[in-house]
Parts: sequence; structure tokens; C-alpha cells
Amino acid sequence: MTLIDGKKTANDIKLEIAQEVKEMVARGERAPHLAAILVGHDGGSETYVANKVKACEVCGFKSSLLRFDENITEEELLAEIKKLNDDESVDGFIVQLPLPRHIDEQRVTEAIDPDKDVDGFHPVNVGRMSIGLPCFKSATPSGIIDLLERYDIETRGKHAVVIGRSNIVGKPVATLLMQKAKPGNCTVTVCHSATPDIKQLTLQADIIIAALGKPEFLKEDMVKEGAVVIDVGTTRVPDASRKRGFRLCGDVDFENVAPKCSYITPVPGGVGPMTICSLMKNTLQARKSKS
Ligand code: BQF
Repeated sequence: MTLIDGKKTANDIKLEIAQEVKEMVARGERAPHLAAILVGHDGGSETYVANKVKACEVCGFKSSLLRFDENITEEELLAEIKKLNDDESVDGFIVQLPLPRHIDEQRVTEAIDPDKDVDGFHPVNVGRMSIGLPCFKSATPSGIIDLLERYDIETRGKHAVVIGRSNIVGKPVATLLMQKAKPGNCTVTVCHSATPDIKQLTLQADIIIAALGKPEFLKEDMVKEGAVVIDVGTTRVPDASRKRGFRLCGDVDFENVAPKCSYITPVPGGVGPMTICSLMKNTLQARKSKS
């Protein structure tokens, strides 16, 4: 069993990006600039945005964090997005999700200029990705593909089973895995809450992507010997023995599943750091496409 070290891989990629930025700046070019909009004070969102700001520092990017009260109206938020769309000093920006219930996330996402949509959530980027055109790829799926590539994991002709069909992970990772490009060329099955017998399907999988958001859902009796298991779950589970009062829990029963796997990602330190890293890659790409 090989443990896939997402933290190290992400750090390696960030150092490659930092080197490239250093060379850009030495040539007299402006460093990439990522802006982030954070609404309210959700604990998870605070952490995620802090991770993104920190990654910008490591990569030599400029970052701007724009905080708004959770009572901001949808119209006010849309106006802030327009400002960032029009601000030539900003290469790319994200709106940290989830948003408060009174704001329509889809409307917000569609207000972002697709050329600055470094999360890759705008329908234009989703559509371009689905037909294999250049675009900003959704960060988590793109991080998963990078891990498969960096660990030289064969995907061609393999059966990948994706559990979960969200617009930000399940659907786009299924899209990338089925594409003819490398790594890809998988036969892909997508399971979800209406799938009658998920175990019957995961037992046939060479590669399992667990992205349903249910702690320790994937058990050892659902996994074929030698499978590759990618855990996308990041649920906060109460844990009094931790100083923060919780621990991050994946969608895989790691302790029991890991011995059966050829490769497996841990939580934390697996897919999560790669998600942040993909955002940095997209921001660098946004900067370069404008020069
Ligand atoms: C790690 C996210 C659900 C909903 C909205 C490193 C992150 C997480 C874990 C992180 C996530 C999850 C992010 C680890 C960003 C991934 O060491 O295992 C980094 O910051 N993520 C997000 O921005 O929005 C989410 C999950």
C-alpha cells in the first residue's frame, strides 16, 4: 500500500509555481493577484480562505481578502463581483462557498467573468472542460488528476467509480476521468443517493473517488483488493481530545480500507492541499493569459 502524500505533492507544485513567479517578477512583470470574497464567519470557510491566502504567500502571489457581513444582500454582493471583474489589477477571484441561504449561489457564480473564474465554477468553464477545451478546471477534480499523474497511476482502461454527484467534485471528476487525455480514459460509473447497491459497484472498481460527504462511508468490504482509493471527504467531527474540538474526517474508513489498497489518500493531507494548489495553478494561468 502506498500512501499518497497530497501535502508534499502540493508543496512541490507550489515551489514550482513560486520559481516561475520569481522569474516573472525578475523580468519586470507583475506577480499574479488572487482576490477572495468571504461572507460571514463560518468556521470551515474561515479556515479554507486562510489556507488560500497562505498559499498565495508561498507562491509569491498578491492576495486580497474581501470580507462582508453575513447580512450583505445579493445585489450588494453582485456589485462587489462586478468591481472585481472590472479591476485590471486582479487576475482571478473566488467567492468562498457556501453562501448564506438568502443568496443564490448560482446567480453569484454566473456573475463572475469566466476569464477570472479561477474556481472553474462558471458554466462557461464547466462546459469548456466537459468538451476538453482550455479552461479553468474545477480545483478539487484537477488536484485529484494531478495526484494520479504524479504517482504514475495507470488510468487508461480502468473502471473508476465516483461516489457523489456534486457540481464541484463528483460530476467534474467523472468528466475528467472519462476524457481521452492522460490521465483519463477510464470507464466511469457515478453513484449517488438513489443508487440501490453502491457496494456491488465499488467492488468492481479499480479506482474509487469517495466524494459524498459522509464520514467513513466506504468500508473494507466495499473495496476490491489492490484498488486505488481517493478520499475527498472533509467533515468536521466533534473530538474533545483535539485543541480545536474537532477532527477532519474523510469519506473512507481509512484504518480498515488502507490495507486492501494499492494507493490511498489520507485525510487530512490528501486531496485538500491539492485543491488549494489547483487554485494557485489557475491563478498563475489567469495572470499569464493576460500578458
Ligand atoms: C487537508 C471545502 C467543503 C465545502 C467547501 C487542506 C483544505 C482542506 C483540507 C481546504 C474545501 C476543502 C475547501 C486540507 C478548501 C478543501 O490538509 O486535508 C486544505 O482548504 N479546502 C473550500 O474552499 O471550500 C469547501 C470543502
